[in-house]
Amino acid sequence: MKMCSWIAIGALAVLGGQALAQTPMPITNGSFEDDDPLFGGLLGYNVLPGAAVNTQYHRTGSRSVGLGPGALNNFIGITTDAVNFYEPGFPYYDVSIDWLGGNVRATMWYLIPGDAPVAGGGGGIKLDVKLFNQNYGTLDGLWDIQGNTGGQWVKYEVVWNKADMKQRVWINATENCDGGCFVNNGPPPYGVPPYPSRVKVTPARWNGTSGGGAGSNTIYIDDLSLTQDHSCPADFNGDDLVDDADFTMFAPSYDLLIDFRCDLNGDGLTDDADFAIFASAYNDLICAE
Ligand SMILES: [Ca+2]
Ligand SMILES: [Ca+2]
Repeated sequence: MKMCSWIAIGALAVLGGQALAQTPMPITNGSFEDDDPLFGGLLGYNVLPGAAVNTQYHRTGSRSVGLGPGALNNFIGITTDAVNFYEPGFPYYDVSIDWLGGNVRATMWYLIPGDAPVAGGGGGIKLDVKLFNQNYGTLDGLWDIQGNTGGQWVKYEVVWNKADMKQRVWINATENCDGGCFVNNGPPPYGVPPYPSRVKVTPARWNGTSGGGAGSNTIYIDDLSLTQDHSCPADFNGDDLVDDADFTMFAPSYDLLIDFRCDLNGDGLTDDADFAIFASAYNDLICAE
């Protein structure tokens, strides 16, 4: 059931400069202006120890969040977790941002005063994809915000490519699975499918080795936002086209069969049914809505 010749006669086309359509995703209170009227604290976030609202610096509005220094191996940040109303003690852990299946782009602005440079505890943004409260994959931060910005606000963006997201979930489902792999194995939240459907965004400082060790001074952040690129299922590599590059990703998944990375009909397998969907999208080349 291999198909190897049809691709050679497929249309080869190059479209240059096509802008990727982007969909804004809801970040509650992205400029950190509001407190939670019911539970106190920063609306829309779980503020970890060492992070706090700051009124001295602000790119927009009148507040930012300061990520303070941390001891060795401390993690200091804010997460887009919401309060769970149904659990005793109202813990933070319900991620409320949908992942629509495309590349994810998280953007924030940061400021470090010239006379208070940061050494160690590098800043960045960590992203996770989740289903319910189960974490399925993580893009760790680069933790490369160091030094100082001379008191200026500087833009910082992290992009998580959809293929890399699926690969991370695949590895977690098939390799890093102490206690049992969860691919095609069991009901939610441990079975795949269903797939992770939420994104968690964590601007933070990591005071471990990759962040330069224990940190100093404060990184101020403001105006956190999230967008995702056009979600086109048969565009596996996230460049907004369905072309030969995507076929080279489809073929090994098809060979493997029990592989959800190129599953297009949601049954957890990559088989003839998915090939039919892929072939149609390939003929169209440009992703439909
Ligand atoms: Ca593509
Ligand atoms: Ca399938």
